[in-house]
Amino acid sequence: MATSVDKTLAEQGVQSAEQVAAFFEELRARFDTEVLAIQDEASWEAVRHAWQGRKSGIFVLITDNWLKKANAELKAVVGQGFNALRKYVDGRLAQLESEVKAGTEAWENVKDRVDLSLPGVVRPLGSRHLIRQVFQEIEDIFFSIGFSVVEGPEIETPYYNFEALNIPEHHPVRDDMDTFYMDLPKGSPGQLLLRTHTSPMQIRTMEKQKPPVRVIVPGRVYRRDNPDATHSFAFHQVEGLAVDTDITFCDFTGTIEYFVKQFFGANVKTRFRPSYFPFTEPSVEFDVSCVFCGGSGTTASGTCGKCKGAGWIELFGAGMVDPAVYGFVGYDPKKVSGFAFGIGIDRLAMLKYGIDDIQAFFQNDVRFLKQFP
Ligand code: FA5
Repeated sequence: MATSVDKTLAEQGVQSAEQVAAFFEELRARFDTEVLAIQDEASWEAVRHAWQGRKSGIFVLITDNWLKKANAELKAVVGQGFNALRKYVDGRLAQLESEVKAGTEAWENVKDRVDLSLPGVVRPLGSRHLIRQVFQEIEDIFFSIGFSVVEGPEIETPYYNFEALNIPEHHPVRDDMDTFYMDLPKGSPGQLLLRTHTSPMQIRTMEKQKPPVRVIVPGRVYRRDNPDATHSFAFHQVEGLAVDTDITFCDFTGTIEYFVKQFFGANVKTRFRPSYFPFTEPSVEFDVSCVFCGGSGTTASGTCGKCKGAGWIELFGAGMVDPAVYGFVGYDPKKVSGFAFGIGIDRLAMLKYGIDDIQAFFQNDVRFLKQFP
């Protein structure tokens, strides 16, 4: 409860010299805060009046309510505290008075010499980062087919990042997803880590919501990967999750193909390859025909350097949600089915916009950023 000068100290439960000192300390802090708002003579006068005003200024109220009504043992301490506070406030107000007055005079002198007809300073206008623009493009495509957007925490528990996604403690997949752990005080109940993918939001969403679920989750993720042209320790993903009573593998492939054709254009070819994720079954890796060589594997100067002659570029991992995951969120795997995918946005943007080094996204070089207004 805040110190009040409208009540006596006894009414506020003050019984010791320490409490009296703490009360004066709080008033002093309050004065220091009010002083920050002083900019001119009018605001100085408002603070002066609040503290030194003759009728109901804080000093008058302290005299009437604290000092005069203090019990015999505390009277001397209250008197000392009051004197010290008054000395401090009077001194600061006097000092500020001269500063404010000098400032006002200085302004009066300068005002007449400012040339108001000079052109103003033009501040360059920024634009959205390419990664943000790609997030927006992806969101627009999925909005158009009934998905909504949810976001989740970048600091996660191992439970959401791993265990509830069917990745128990010693599962080898954890090696590919090593991450940064928080340095928590000894005795903390559990660990916290920087999420390695947006997939924990599959769990958080299903915990909150009954089927049907159709969401995408844009966000930043982290891994203990060494930086190179295609790896960064912080990068971006968009997770997708659709769960309902009758979702089939055909819905899954149809949705993914629709997205890819909207994003890269109708001519791009797509293919699925078998893959493995502990939280999808079956799992696939999704490839697109190389957008640099048109899928031929060669360019005018020889083998295509982007797809290394394969004609295909790996885009992202996906699959039908593993029934084991439903067990963690209270869904009945006999009644529901669904699919999930996790798209690496930085690499997707590199492909679409012909960027050959992922590090360019994080260097804040205006010459790079300006190319994507
Ligand atoms: C995953 O992260 C899974 N959560 C994806 C998923 C979601 C599968 C839902 C099934 C269902 P993976 O580890 O393959 O999967 O990463 C997904 C994408 O993130 C990769 O295809 C790649 O584009 C991108 N990626 C991974 N590591 C890095 C990195 N260090 N720097 C930049 N991009 C990365």
